[in-house]
Amino acid sequence: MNASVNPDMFYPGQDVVDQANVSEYEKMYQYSVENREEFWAEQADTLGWYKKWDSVLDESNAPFYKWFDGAEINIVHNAIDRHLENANRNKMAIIWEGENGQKRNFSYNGLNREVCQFANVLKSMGVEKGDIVTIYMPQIPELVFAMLACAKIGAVHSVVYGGFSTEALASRIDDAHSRVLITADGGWRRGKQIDLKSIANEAMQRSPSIEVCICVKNNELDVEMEPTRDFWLHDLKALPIAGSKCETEQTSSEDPLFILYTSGTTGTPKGMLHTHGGYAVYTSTTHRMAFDIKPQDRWWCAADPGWITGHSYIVYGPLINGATIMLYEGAPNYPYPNRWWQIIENYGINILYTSPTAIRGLMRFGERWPKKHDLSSLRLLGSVGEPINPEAWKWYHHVIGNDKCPIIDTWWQTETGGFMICPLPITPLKPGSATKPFFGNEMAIVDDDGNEVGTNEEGKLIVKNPWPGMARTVFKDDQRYADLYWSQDKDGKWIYLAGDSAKKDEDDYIWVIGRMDEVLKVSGYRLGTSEVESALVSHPMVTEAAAVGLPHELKGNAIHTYVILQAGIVGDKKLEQELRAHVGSEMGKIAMPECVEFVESLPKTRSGKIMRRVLKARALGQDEGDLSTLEE
Ligand code: 6R9
Repeated sequence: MNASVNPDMFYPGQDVVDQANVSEYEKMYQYSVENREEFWAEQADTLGWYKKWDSVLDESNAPFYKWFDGAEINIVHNAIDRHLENANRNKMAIIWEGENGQKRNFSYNGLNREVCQFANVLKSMGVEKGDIVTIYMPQIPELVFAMLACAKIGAVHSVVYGGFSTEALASRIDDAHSRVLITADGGWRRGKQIDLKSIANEAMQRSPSIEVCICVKNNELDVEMEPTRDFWLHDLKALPIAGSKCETEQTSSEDPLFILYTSGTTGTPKGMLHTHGGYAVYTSTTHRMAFDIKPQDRWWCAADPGWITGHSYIVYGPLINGATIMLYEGAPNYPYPNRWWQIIENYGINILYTSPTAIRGLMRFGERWPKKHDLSSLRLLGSVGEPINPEAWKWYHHVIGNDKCPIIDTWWQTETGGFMICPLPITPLKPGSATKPFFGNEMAIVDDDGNEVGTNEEGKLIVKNPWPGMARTVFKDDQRYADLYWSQDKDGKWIYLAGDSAKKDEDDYIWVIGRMDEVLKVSGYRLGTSEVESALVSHPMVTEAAAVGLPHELKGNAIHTYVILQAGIVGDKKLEQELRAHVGSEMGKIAMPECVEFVESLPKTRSGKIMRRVLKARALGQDEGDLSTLEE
């Protein structure tokens, strides 16, 4: 911040700088990378441990790193129990508003009661330490209770985003081999009830491992309950089994906390596994420092708890920091495009963290909607999920932030557990750049041979060190984890390959460009081309399918698909609609392709792999590049 004023930069206001939790970046960054273990041990010391660690970082089995090994902790001890011993006990933990205007609030004390009851219900259903419980719910407080209840008793949660559909849910249940599913009768979206239980019922039929289904009542849908398998949560909570006291299980630092399925280059989604200790340290530290969280703040991460953003920055990081979190179930523009701005005004939200897609979506309704509201409580704004285009950045900064709120653009992944590149509130900003690495992380941009590329040249984004929030493995598939993400450089040092391409500019600011693999970010949601393709192929009239992402003004990327039909079947508009709907009902609405084009053949390599980059180049009218591997 000693540099002279640069006209391309946006400088944070003095009042923000004056009160920032971290007042200096460069020196602390230097310290954190030169003394990585000390730095993380200092952060870990701010948490509650039943027993301290033997080693901060154990690299003996790299790339399977261990953090705070030998320590005993439970993330829920930090997210709830510790707050009950001080003034946070009476503090609001969760403020919830439903689309229809229903309101529910929970203090930390109230949150504890709900989580204890839920945990006792799970125990009575035979859930034990290490068991994987699948959770498929709308954005209601019970989703958070369910996650915390699992963690409290040492069980492992696997949350499946409520917008996913039958096959997505069934395949995740199968992979995790869950015995227990927690769901709800339904959710609300745009005034309509979304029938989750029917989807869950169909998925349970496809996945025989489920023995118990606990269902939360959230709307008025008449749902089918199978007598010996399905139970209403409110019935169970009324029984003596659901006492409001429950001991928090002492877990080891490296015990699994959750798995979260995410899309990769090929094949089925991978269950990324995160653990109690390192994840607790990483999410709370990044949240506290990057978002400058203060005791009086009301924090709103407008993601869904079903994605990593919700896990790390709705639930765990903020609750460990004792923050008050806002949770809203419903569409941002329902019934009118001022819904979010109304929420900020009504509840006096201080920090809003959302995706570029949501910003672009609200931006198109114009300034007049936010301008009607008092948004002066906002101090910081955040962005996540995809690169933010400068136009949306500037609108967000000017119209929502009144030119005074820094935009904390955070680059990270399901695999990283928390922010890897992000500004602090004191960092001068450039619209569209997530700025610099978070403490402890050394990032680089390299070519195919692993050599660093020059200034402003595009290359692969890598991380040169382990960090506490990193996923520990792919559930049941250590090999896949090691192969997909890790390689050794010339000196034998392990490096993490993010799968994104990026550039570094003359000020060492990092600009993330996008995915280099078959992962799509559609409206900030992560999907794999292979999932969309297998949904299409599961339709009886389809022989083969290919999906690609093409730039889209609002969604960032939109899914375009190419389909070869069974012999004798002719594709028409009606079949196109049918196939789109089929993907919607198998995978979920977010995976529904923009269009389905019927083709006679697909460009393939001689080994039979679809060349999606050729399809993409053709669709965009670009050069098709090297076609030497194309099949005759
Ligand atoms: C947190 C999350 C990860 C992928 C990642 C990258 C993209 C996320 C970004 C961003 C540019 C940002 N991404 N944040 N790209 N700027 N601030 O989104 O996790 O769903 O696993 O997706 O999202 O491409 O590789 P996940």
